[in-house]
Amino acid sequence: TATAIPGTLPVSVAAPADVLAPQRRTMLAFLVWGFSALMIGAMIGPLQALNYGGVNAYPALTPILKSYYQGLTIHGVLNAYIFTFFVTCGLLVYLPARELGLAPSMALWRGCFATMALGTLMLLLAMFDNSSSVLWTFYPPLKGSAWFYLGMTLVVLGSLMPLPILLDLRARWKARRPGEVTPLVTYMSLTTMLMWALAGGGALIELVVQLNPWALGLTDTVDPIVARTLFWWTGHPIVYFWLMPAYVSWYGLLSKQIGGKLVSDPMARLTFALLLVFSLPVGSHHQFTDPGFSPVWRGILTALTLSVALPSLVTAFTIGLSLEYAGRLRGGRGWLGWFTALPWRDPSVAAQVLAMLTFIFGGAGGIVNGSWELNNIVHNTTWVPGHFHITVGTASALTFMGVAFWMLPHLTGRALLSRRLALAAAWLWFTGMSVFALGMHWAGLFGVPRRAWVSMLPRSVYDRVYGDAHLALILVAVGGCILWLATIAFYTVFLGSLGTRRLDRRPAIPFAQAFGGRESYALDGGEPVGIVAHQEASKLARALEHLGLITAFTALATAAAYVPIFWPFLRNVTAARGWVVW
Ligand code: HAS
Ligand code: HEM
Ligand code: CU
Repeated sequence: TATAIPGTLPVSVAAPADVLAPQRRTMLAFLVWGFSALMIGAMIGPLQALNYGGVNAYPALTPILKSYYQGLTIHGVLNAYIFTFFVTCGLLVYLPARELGLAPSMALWRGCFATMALGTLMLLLAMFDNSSSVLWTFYPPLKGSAWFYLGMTLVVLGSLMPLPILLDLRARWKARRPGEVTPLVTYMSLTTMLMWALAGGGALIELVVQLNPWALGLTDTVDPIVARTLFWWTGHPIVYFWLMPAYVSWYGLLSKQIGGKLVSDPMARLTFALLLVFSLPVGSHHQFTDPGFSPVWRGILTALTLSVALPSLVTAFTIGLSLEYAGRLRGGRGWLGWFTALPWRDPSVAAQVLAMLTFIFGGAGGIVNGSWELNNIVHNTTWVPGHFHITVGTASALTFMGVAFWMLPHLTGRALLSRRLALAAAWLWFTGMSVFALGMHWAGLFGVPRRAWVSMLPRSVYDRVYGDAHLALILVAVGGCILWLATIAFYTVFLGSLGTRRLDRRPAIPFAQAFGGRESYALDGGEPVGIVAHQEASKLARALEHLGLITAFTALATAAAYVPIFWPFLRNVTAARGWVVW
């Protein structure tokens, strides 16, 4: 059969399953590796929450974890790099390939998996043998083993490999459809990868020029401030490398999934283009308290940071309106009736909408962080981990869980183990993180430091120093325990669905707009997940097609932002020897 949708090619529906099988298998491998990393990371997280609540579980764990900081490194690295990178490098190839109806370069995609997987193993080795408790920021002069930095290098290199795959996909598609704008999901994925390619430069230079030679014994010293600055060149935009894939799902899939439509395709494109431009130059807002660069730049950084919030504000309104549209179609009335009318019983939808709700607070906190004066109050306190557990730890992580809920059945052909348990996992995660993050933010305002093994203090000292923050710290611990339950519920569903033999019998529902008619998706509940491939060739969308130009402009803006910051550092070299303090 062939369908002809205005603005898309007539294509045949439903390619034979065996053609797509390798893509599905590879996507599943990315998903399983990523979520396995999160499983280990999320088991450790609550121990850290208990630490702040005054409970020191570490002596009991001694053979496995020798210190709080070893656990914290494993938690941060597995969750923030391995989990997110694998899910993202899977999704951002799989979805565009299906949207365009073209096969991606499987060699490159598998190469991406293999490179990052090898890197993961090296990192695990370095972290579990307690040689590299350098935390997720691996700031020198803390010195880990060479396995750590080499593994990290491979992970970063691997994570860049989807870029050539996407460029090739888009070029092949453009060759067949000259003059048309890139379909939305492909556009969003490619913009994300272009952003990440520019972003990755900082960490790669740090690793290749400074840390690898140093850890291998080829050099004796390292310049910490240069390393920190290179790190944050990557370390700020990385937060959008975590967020943009979640946005791909919110913009590209969710509005269909809830029975409505995305209200504006050009706004989605604009958001991604702005994120590409603004993510890069603001990294040093993580260094407001570092010495050595001019106050004028700190002020400019504040202004630029407020600019990077703009595309997310656009997202709030565009996605909010799309939710409202669907809610009203479903019969919701009044001020908030549309919200309650959303398909809340669908775990995939519930997870993602709950993720959005927490992100409102995550974004607000980010604006506080980005304001130079206010940053002085919250920097290096528990406020900051409070902020990022409702951004990457929920807006991204819970969205990825929501995606897994429809994608697992789609990839394996087998039913989700239990929709009710999946729903419970989403609500528990949302509740746990909300309580946890409230406590962390609040404790931060009392000056409770982040990255501190406070439960090691004698009880009387802990009480004397942190007594004022007592209630806040109890919330942290309680939130952590709820998150343990959430983790158990989620992995019961995740692993159970991989193991089940129950087939997903619901018929695949073909529908015109999903992947331009090529694909049919069935959610566990029989609801289709559609990619909105309608191509409003608006002026804005056409202007935003010039991705090469936008990328070049971003590169220039980044250089302009960093030259004045690096200049004094490069003229006052610091040579530090390595420290092993754990
Ligand atoms: Fe951040 C520190 C500033 C966003 C992650 N951030 C961190 C760290 C991490 C992180 C991991 O300027 C700590 C790193 C470390 O270990 O030291 N952040 C910002 C700003 C934003 C921001 C301005 N951060 C994120 C995102 C992250 C993330 C996203 C991960 C995914 N952050 C900072 C700063 C620091 C920082 C400083 C350094 C702090 C320090 O001193 O160390 C903005 O991008 C936020 C914009 C977001 C919004 C929210 C829009 C809301 C939406 C939801 C809509 C809801 C709907 C539902 C539709 C403006 C899109 C509607 C339904 C209804 C019923 C209403
Ligand atoms: C740090 C708890 C899930 C990423 C922390 C800290 C706590 C915590 C209390 C602060 C430790 C400190 O500053 O001393 C939890 C709990 C989780 C969870 C209870 C739920 C199971 C996640 C997720 C992510 C994540 C899903 C990301 C996807 C991080 C990162 C750090 C961190 C990057 C910073 C590590 C560092 O300072 O080097 N976590 N977390 N966490 N968490 Fe989580
Ligand atoms: Cu940042």
